[in-house]
Amino acid sequence: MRISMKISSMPEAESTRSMKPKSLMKTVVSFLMLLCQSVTLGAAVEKPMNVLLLISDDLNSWLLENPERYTGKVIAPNLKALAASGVNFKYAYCAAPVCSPSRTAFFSGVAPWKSGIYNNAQTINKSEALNQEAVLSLAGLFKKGGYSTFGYGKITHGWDQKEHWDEHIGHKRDPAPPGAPLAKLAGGEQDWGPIHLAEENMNDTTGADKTIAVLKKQHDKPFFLAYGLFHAHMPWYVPQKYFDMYPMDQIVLPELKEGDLDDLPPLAKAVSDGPGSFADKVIKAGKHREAVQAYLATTTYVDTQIGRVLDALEKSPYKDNTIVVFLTDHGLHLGEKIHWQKTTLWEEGTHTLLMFRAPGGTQAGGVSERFVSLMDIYPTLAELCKLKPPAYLDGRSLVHLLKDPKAPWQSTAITGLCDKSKTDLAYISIRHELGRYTRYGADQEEFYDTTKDPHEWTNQIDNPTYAATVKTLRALVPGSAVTAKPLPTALTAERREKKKKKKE
Ligand SMILES: [Ca+2]
Repeated sequence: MRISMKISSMPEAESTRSMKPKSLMKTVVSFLMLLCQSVTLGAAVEKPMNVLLLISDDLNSWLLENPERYTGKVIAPNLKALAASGVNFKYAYCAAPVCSPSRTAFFSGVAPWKSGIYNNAQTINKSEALNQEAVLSLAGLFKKGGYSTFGYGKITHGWDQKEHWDEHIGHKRDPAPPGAPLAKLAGGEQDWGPIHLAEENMNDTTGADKTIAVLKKQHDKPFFLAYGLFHAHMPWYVPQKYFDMYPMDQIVLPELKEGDLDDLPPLAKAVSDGPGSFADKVIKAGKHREAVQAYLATTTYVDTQIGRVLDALEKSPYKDNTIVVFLTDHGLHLGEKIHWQKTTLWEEGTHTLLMFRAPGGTQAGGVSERFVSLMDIYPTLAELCKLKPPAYLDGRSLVHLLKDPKAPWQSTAITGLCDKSKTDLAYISIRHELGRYTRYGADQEEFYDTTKDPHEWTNQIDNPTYAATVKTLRALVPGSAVTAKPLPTALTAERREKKKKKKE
């Protein structure tokens, strides 16, 4: 098929009969060269595929350069080159907008509304759907399929199957610089500033080193190699040189709307950190620009480490038979809706980066505007590597979108969240080409026409113009009979109290 397409697209082919012997010979030689290339390509595809899975924490989708949502400069040449070398999913969403449930979901293949794990610090070991006997982790799929499995850094959070890693070294946070908090706003992780460590001694750098070492080795089996960075999680402590790349007078702030929370139902309003929170403090203290600079600096540090790993792959014997996937576990707010970090069902909290490069399975420059989920990673990798996925998986294989990013697709992505201190019912958000519909608990709702309101500023739930759309999207919420209730929190009573106070 490939050969005939190439030949028919050659201008000479149409007039072969009237050709002079010299040009006929040229055509025959071209044909033979194409044939050889095709056979070589075919042979490369026949080799078992390795997988390089790259994960960044808390990296929002600014670097997709969507002028409707963020117009600032983001220095990320390596991630942008990776996106351009395969298929970039412009509308990819997490299954839950916070580390543990998001990673648990895409790594187990079990959606939050089946497992009951919608937030951090829930009792994961009480989830029947995540029963270790019944579920196979993504690493386990590859281990059982005859792969070597390696994982470095922050890959899972709270749920894993450790026996499925041949080597697994988790992440450590870098120590805080002397004199922290440097931003002088809050203690703990809500801080930023130049780190005192040399870049080569930072934990995410050494994680990249370990990943690179695997790529430099000879392997007698195909490998599943995962590298996860703790950055761009707070605190944003990175070397000064990254801060210097973003002169303060060139920092573009995200757009905020005064009174944005006024049109929200009470449970949605409570999802926002709200007035008096850290987000509010950053803005009122006149430190918003400084915070965004630190976030951008951290983004570029992440990009640099990913670039080192990708360079090592490029120089390795595995460059033509390794699938590369890059994802972020969820999005991140930087003041929008008076909120900082994650754990919301708005675009800032749920929109992620997702890109695939699969030799023989993707073409460079692919951009898909279909709405997809991080849940789709598991079945996609299984199909690309010809491994039989477990029957319970909640995602959908993206393989046909990798081949043709504009192919038909039911564009729906579902994200779940819970707040056990408010209600025992889940919050479910439907992201769709028609907009975003969210239901909090039993009956509190939001609808945004994202085609006209990309910042989700105006809740249109009561606008009759959208009644039919809302009805359509409401029907996409998993029914209450199949929606698992959030499992109890694993926080101690003391920590719960502290968290409640902080929120108040
Ligand atoms: Ca609003």
